[in-house]
Amino acid sequence: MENTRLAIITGASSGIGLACAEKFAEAGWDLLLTARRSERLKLIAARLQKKFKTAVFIQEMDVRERESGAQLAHFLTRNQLKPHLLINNAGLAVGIASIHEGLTDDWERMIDTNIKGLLYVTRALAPLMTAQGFGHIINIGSIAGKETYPGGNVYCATKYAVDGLTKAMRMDLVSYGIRVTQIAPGAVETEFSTVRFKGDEDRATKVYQGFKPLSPEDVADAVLYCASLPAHVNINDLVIMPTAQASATIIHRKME
Ligand code: NDP
Ligand code: 8X3
Repeated sequence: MENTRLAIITGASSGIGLACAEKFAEAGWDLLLTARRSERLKLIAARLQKKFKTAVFIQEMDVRERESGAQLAHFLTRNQLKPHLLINNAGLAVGIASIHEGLTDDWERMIDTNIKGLLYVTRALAPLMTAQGFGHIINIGSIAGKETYPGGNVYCATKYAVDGLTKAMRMDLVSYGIRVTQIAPGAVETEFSTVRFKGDEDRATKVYQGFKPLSPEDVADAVLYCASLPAHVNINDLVIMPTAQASATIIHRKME
């Protein structure tokens, strides 16, 4: 039996991924939510199922593991679920050191999560989409994949990779009727800066002071919009910024 529209969201335990889960559940989509923090996923799934009467599956997963994508594909096949939409959202920045002072461990975490993780999941799920003849992949890029900024070096490089991969995926998948979209946000208030500054909440809070950043729900609205368009319409690339942010480096702050 064909499931209703199913969205698979990586990094659904927090921030943009969690907001997407909420918006898509509200819009009647079934969900497969993934992240490493499975206790959070269990609570989120229980809440959304109760609130919106939609099916919410979860899979604990670290996208850095090469088998992570195959694990998801097996889950779908075993449960006869068709992937209508993959939201490649799991990602992070770690550190903001200059290139000559950066930690290679931080660089590897970003490269392994933001580039290799996205590739592992896509490599496993895209064949299910090509076989069924429909599907949509939405990659969460960043303004950091359009412009660099001091200390952004490797994080920016990973998001430039997402930008390039999104274009390349669209070319490879166009003949199968599969849509590929990038959504590239500016500053969004999530756990992103807490992770970047390795738990330093004071420093993280300062990132969003003096202006109104995007909320994760603002970005989720854009994701849902792209996913809800008629099948012949594709948003290739959507840059979404707080009104107070003009570029990666220019934010108009009103300090008291
Ligand atoms: P959060 O830190 O709030 O959420 C990140 C999510 O990614 C979490 O659910 C986390 O889950 C998951 N994640 C991180 N590492 C892994 C991993 N190895 N395996 C599986 N899941 C992982 O940040 P955001 O919501 O802000 O970030 C979401 C995406 O948006 C990222 O790709 C980020 O680069 C991008 N982005 C963010 C912006 C911002 O200003 N916040 C702006 C532009 C883009 P868990 O820890 O449970 O595994
Ligand atoms: C997150 C936005 O500008 O902090 O991708 O890199 S930024």
